[in-house]
Amino acid sequence: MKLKITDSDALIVVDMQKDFMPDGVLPVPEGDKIVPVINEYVNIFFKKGLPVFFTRDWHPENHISFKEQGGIWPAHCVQNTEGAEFHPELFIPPDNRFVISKGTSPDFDAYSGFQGTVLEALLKERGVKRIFVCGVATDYCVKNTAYGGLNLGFQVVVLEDAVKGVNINPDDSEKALELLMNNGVFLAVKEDIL
Ligand code: VGL
Ligand code: ZN
Repeated sequence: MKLKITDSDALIVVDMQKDFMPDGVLPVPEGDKIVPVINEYVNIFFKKGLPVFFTRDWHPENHISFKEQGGIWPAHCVQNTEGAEFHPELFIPPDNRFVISKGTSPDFDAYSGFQGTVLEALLKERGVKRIFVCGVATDYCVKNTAYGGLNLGFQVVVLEDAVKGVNINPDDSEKALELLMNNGVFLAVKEDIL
């Protein structure tokens, strides 16, 4: 499906952090493979002067989602640690870029970039009507960010060639994309973008 980028579009790059890369503590298989594709999308939006949002998991060291606190994940993306840094090859443009930290308080987790953040306000302030979502993990934070966007009234496009999932069950990512599509999310790849 061909899509023309307009002035009311924004790009959201989800959680492209070292801890989620293949040699990180909570690896998304092939999570690093999408970096060049994401960079192409970032470049398209950057060149058009459109906003690009980079969400990051940004947990305190006693975060509720960590196993030591009874959660399900190994400690990951702890604030100000190397694992929480963005992938070194991720293109983070000098302008029109916003870093959105989520999961920042000990007692709340946030799989959606909208949860407990100013992302919605920043998008609406700029007249954004449609969001393009890429990054990791398809079956967690990408899914929830896309779904969250829908519920807030945005049109949502997931960039299928620029997402990767954890797949604790082998078809988790596939199911996540299906659920999103059934709820009105569009899928697109690089060739669709005009
Ligand atoms: C994520 C698991 C735990 C994600 C964040 O970014 O998809 N997954 N925290
Ligand atoms: Zn997390």
